[in-house]
Amino acid sequence: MLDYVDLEADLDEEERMIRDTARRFVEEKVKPDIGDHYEAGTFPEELITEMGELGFYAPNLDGYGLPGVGERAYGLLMQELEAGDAGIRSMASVQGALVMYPIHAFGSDEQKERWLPELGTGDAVGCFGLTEPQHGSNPGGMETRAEADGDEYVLNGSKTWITNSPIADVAVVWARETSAEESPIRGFLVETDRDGVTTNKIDDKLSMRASITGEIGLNDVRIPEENVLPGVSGLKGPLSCLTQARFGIAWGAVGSARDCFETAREYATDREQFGGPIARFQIQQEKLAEMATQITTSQLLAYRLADLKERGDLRPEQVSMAKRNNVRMARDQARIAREMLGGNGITTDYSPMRHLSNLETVYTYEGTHDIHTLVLGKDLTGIAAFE
Ligand code: TGC
Ligand code: FAD
Repeated sequence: MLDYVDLEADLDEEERMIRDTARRFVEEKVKPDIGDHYEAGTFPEELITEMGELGFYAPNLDGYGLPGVGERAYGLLMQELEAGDAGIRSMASVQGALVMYPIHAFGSDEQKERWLPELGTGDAVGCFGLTEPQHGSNPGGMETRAEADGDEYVLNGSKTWITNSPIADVAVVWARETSAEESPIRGFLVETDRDGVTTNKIDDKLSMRASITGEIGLNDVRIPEENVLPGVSGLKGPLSCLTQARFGIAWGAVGSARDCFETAREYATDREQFGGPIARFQIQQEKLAEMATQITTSQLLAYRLADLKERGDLRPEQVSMAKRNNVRMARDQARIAREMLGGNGITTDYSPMRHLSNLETVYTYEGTHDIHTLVLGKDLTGIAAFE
């Protein structure tokens, strides 16, 4: 497995254990069937509780049965899961970074006790509702609203492109509290079996096919005021969840790129043309050399990010740089790996085309490549181009 600058040597026992557990899980439980799931447009739902039993949901948080492992161990987990499929990593990212994290960081004790243990084991599934049909890159324009009515809130609006909404038990819905002064954005825990909630599935995806995506419709949905996340108000609530998830994506992208590299390297040494393996041609060697170099440098960025996060010094802009760079890298390398496999490269028998197609989504969600460019532009110049 590609580890060109021997990062393995610096891993501690816990990090190796988590990495190896996830790698074994992917080899035994994901890789055998993921091509079929991809073709069918289904998620292997039987893995949801198994992933919980293995501790794949928010293991970097502590309390409520969560182990509080280090950030590098968490990153390695995301890397291994995405080496299987970005849809599997998305399951863990959404459940952990986008649902458990806000409850852990901003929730009441009752909310934590109600949800964190069940979400941690995968006995409950959560989703994160930020994007709306008319407000994707600019969530600050959201129209979904929550109106106080006695000791309840009434929610109206619609969210779209929501990973796992059709199978979720609870949605973290971000909405404007229109009954409060200045209508701040607040987080609401909405059980999906409440009257007025619909979660239609989006069926026509050509990317991220082994992942369930849907809408959330909210039509006069009444929730008790105890379901409001008390600890945060404003856009920084959802954006700080995104920082957690983007950190995992920066690591995950390295995993999908590495799987593409390993597939291409093996294929190039096995496949014979003109009387010998194609790996003997300099053009193919140049491709492998470039892939290995790009994967290694992206991996180093991910490792550095984990160290900064561990000591509490990580800035969201640094996460933007890594998400932007590593996902673009993975997308470019997946295309080259696909090319090295010739015609076989466009089938589900091999992973690169599936990874490439998934990476179109990863390039777009959690802040598009363009948006992260502008985040960096603002950080570097002090001028916000999106205002
Ligand atoms: P701006 O004025 O810059 O910021 C508002 C407040 O938020 C704070 N902040 C952050 N905090 C934590 N982490 C971040 N990354 C943060 N970025 C900003 C900021 O300090 C400020 O705080 P305060 O206290 O001053 O109020 O906000 P803006 O409206 O100008 O927007 C900036 C912009 C464009 C970068 C932001 O809107 C953005 O990131 N847009 C992209 C939207 C996005 O990423 N959506 C993702 C939806 S979820 C998803 O895709 C899940 S996929 C899941 C899967 O399957 O894996
Ligand atoms: P738009 O914002 O309309 O952007 C369209 C194009 O315009 C992009 O190329 C963009 O980069 C560009 N653009 C926009 N603004 C600017 C600008 N200021 N300057 C330059 N270019 C700009 N969301 C959730 O809330 N929860 C989820 O669980 C979730 N899961 C998802 C799963 C999948 C499979 C997909 C595809 C998306 C998911 N999303 C989710 C939504 C995702 O975050 C959005 O698609 C993303 O934020 C982009 O929004 P948009 O699609 O509306 O594109």
